[in-house]
Amino acid sequence: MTPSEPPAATNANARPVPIITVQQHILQEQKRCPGASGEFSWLLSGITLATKMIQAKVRRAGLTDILGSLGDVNVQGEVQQKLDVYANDVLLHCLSVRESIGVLASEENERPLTVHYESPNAKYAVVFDPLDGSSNIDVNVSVGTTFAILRRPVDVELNEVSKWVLQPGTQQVAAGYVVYGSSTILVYSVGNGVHGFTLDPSVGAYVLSHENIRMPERGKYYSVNEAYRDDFPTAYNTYLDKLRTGQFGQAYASRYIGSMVSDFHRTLLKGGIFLYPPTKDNPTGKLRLLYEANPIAFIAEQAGGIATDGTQRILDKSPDSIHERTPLVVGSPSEMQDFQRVMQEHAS
Ligand code: P6P
Repeated sequence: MTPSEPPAATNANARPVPIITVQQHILQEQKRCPGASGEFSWLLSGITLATKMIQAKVRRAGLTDILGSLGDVNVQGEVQQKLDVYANDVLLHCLSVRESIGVLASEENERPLTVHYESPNAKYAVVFDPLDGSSNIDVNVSVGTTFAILRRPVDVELNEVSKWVLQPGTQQVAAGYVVYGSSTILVYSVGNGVHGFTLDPSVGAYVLSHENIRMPERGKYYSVNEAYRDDFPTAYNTYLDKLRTGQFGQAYASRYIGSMVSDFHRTLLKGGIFLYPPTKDNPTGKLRLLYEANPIAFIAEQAGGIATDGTQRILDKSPDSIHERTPLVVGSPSEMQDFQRVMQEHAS
């Protein structure tokens, strides 16, 4: 088009794409739950606010004196990065002012924290990993926050704090994660599909960018830390050998970031399979059931995927302790069915 020509007429009938924030979306979802008051959306807004504050720190980690480890060791025996501590404090602060929350359980705290658990309005528990993958911070690799929301079981006394959170993943009323990556994206589900919101830093709002995410039936990536192959149970290695040699009908590429939220987010959008098998150092798996595997499994199933611990559905597992670990195998139906077939062949 030469400069003198007028710009092409726009299509006056083009419908503007609506800008839907996560708050608006939560309110719409809330209307689907009869009798639900605004308390649920108010609770979720505590998570969205906290993650905006966390991402602001993550984005500047290299500029402020927040890099590097604080030196303390957390309840997991892992050296605490300063951002871990900040992320945990921010989530505890933003959530503890929500009257509807009775109990909070964090990867960073040995025991659950009671907030308004004496209050008759307190009916939810929130479990979370404030900053998963934090060992990657110093090398500018994506990290994430994972969370799940549970209702207080009806037969549990207010002061039976652990019982508020020691529930199978099927009892989650909502779950999700935030990836602090090339952009900051919040992915959540209240049991009505999976939706992704990208943070628009210019306005500080999470805006709907991935409505009703469906995990592809099949992908082309597999994701596992192959350095531990000698420790994996034989069936896992049989599966990986078959997958790598095209015995499931196609070639695969390997992708492993070492940050579960990022490795899963790619699997959710592109399909494929992510595995953290049992190893010699972690015979019951490395990932935490309550606040890592369960939220991921909830999202995976809501998007049409499958998530197991190698033998049983993740969401059916009844946790015995808050920081309980589990193996995790999660991905597209096609890869998961191939995996389960190999596991069954080895079991028989
Ligand atoms: P490995 C990060 O520390 C984490 O908890 C998960 O985010 C990640 O998937 C896993 O550990 C990586 O563990 O043993 O492969 O370094």
